[in-house]
Amino acid sequence: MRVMGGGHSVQIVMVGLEGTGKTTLLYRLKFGQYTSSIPTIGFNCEKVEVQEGKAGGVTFTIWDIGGKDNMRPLWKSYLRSANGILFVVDSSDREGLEEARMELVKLVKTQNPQNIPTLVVANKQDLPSVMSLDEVAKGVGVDELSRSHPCQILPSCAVTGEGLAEAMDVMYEMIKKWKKGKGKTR
Ligand SMILES: Nc1nc2c(ncn2[C@@H]2O[C@H](COP(=O)(O)OP(=O)(O)OP(=O)(O)O)[C@@H](O)[C@H]2O)c(=O)[nH]1
Ligand SMILES: [Mg+2]
Repeated sequence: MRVMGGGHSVQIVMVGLEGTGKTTLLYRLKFGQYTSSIPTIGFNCEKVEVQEGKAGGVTFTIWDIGGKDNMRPLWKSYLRSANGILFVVDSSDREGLEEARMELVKLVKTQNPQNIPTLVVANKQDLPSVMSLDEVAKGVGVDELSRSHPCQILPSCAVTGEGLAEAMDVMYEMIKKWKKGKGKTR
C-alpha cells in the first residue's frame, strides 16, 4: 500500500445485516451501474478509485462481508487491517433496526480496539415510507455511539448511486482525521 498523501489508498470493511444493499453498493461504486446480486457467502473485495470530490484520486479497497447471522462472527477479523467501517442499514426495515443497533454497537465498541471510524449508510432511501435519516440514526444509536467513537450517518440509494459519492468523501475525511489523531502515516 502506498503512503497516504502520496498514493492515497485506504481499506474499508463494509458490514450490516443481510439484504441491506452492501453488494449492490459495492458494484454500483465499481461499475457505475446497477448490478443484481445474490446473498453473499463469505466476502467480495473490489478496488474502487473515486474520481471526484474530496476523495478524488483515492483508491478504496472495499471488503464487502456477508451479513447473514452465521457470517457476523467473521466481521471483526476484517477490522484488523481496515481504516474505516461502512455499516449499511436498510432504511425500510423497521423491524431489523434493533438487531442492527446491537450488531453496530458490539462491533464498534468491543471489536474495534483501534477505534477506526464508522460511517452508517442509511440505504434504500428510494423506497416508499422509509424511515428518515433521523429515525435510522436514533434507531441504531449513532448519537450515543458518536460520544465515544468517530461515527456519522448519511442517506443513500445503492441502486441509483445517490449519496454514494458523498459517503465516500465523508468516510475519507473521517479516516484522515483518525490517522492524524493516531499520528499514523500508513
Ligand atoms: N430499492 C432499493 N433496493 C436496494 C437498494 N440497495 C439494494 N437493494 C436491493 O436489496 C436486495 C439485497 O441487496 P444486496 O446488495 O444483495 O444486499 P447485501 O447487503 O449484500 O446482502 P448480504 O450479502 O446477504 O449481506 C437486492 O434485491 C437489491 O437490489 C436500494 O438502495 N434501494
Ligand atoms: Mg452481499
